[in-house]
Amino acid sequence: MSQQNSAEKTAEAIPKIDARLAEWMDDLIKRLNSLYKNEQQNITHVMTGNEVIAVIQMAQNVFMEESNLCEAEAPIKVIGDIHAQFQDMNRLFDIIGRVPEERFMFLGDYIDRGPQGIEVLMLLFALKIRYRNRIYLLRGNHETPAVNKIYGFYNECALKYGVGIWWDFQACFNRIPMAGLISKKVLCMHGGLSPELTHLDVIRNIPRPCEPLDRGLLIDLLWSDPTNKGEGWFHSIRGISYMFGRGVVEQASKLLGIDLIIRAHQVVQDGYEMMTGRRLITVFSVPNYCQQFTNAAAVVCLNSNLEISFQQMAPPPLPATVVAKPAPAIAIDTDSNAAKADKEFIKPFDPKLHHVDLKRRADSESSDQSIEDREPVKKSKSTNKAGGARITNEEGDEMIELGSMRYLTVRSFRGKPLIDIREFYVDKASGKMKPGKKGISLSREQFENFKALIPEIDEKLTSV
Ligand SMILES: [Mn+2]
Repeated sequence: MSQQNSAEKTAEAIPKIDARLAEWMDDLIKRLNSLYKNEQQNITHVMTGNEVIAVIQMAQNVFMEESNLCEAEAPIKVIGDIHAQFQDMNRLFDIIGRVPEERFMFLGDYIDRGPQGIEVLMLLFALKIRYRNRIYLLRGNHETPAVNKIYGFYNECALKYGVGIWWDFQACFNRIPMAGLISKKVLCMHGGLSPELTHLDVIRNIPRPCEPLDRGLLIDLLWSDPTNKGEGWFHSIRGISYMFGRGVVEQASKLLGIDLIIRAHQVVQDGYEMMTGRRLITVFSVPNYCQQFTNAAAVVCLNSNLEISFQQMAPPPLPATVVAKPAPAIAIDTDSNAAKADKEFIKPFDPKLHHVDLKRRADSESSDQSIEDREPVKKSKSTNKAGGARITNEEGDEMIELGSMRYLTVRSFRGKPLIDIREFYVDKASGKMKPGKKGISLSREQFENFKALIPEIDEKLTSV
């Protein structure tokens, strides 16, 4: 489809930018697209470090021109976690279309876990600079230094361009909008609601640059999760922020004057999940997350009447040696028939279909529980400081606590010492520590090259 046709379709012009800048971005987008289905090359073959820094700075200037609650209009497609899966993101674009023909809002977590985080950011930043009203980028919890130092992005920066560039990225992340609002009615963020979110102006008034620390509104927007375990606020198994139930979502929707919340942050088996109460959707947009799950990827599509549908990408087959499992349900109705009806409420995307109208949702079931009636918030026990406590896991390896339920283990793999960093959580049923998402695994040899760069870990290792 030509740009002219798409402009007619949305009756909206693409803002004019400097002709030389447009030419530069068009060329850069072309170079980055050449990395799709190209295993021989990575970003260092198509961009110099200086060009990366220039793009970071131009993108952060564009972010600062937007509100911290960045406003967009439907029709739009809302996209969840990408986690450095650049190849999968491009496969997704093959299905859902590309900027500028389509308009996208991304909900953050562009980096960490996967191999091509810088590629993901550079393509999205270049598109943002070139077509600022066709793509909106929100911040995820991985776009914070405490997280992306540990989960892969720091190492990726160090390997591809040197560690200096990591600092440029952090400065930029502190300027990415914390939330989005579509057609005044659909609130989007990476994590979820916050007890401090009593008016949309609370988000608009957050000054930038801002760095989410260990608690409060900024942390909740990036970290909180929905739950079907009750109506109110709950302690989170993540050890940071909270979980919120259906009653909180109903009350917040009234208070904020919104119809729907779309958030990401948790892998879901079909790529999308409707929370009980039909006022919140979780969306996750890469398949086979970390090769640990068999999940599909999906995006949520809102048409100009705010009717909701989805587009989905099936997970590609995994290598036979990889053991992956289905992603668990997170906040669906506990009654399986009701859960099925909620799921079917969101129709597959078909431009010819008459979609279910969001505005005709059955409001009769809304809870009248006052927000004051919610359960008292339980304070998180864990801290962000390195704890240093030592425990022994089921295999007999000694693990050293790094803080926030992250543990470092030095174990032997084929006769070589292997450094493993993982998140753990306390399993409610057994009360035992269970390994969560996989972190970094490095051989001791590789680790020697990195340890000076990760002082938090270095400190603990000297006592191994
Ligand atoms: Mn996340």
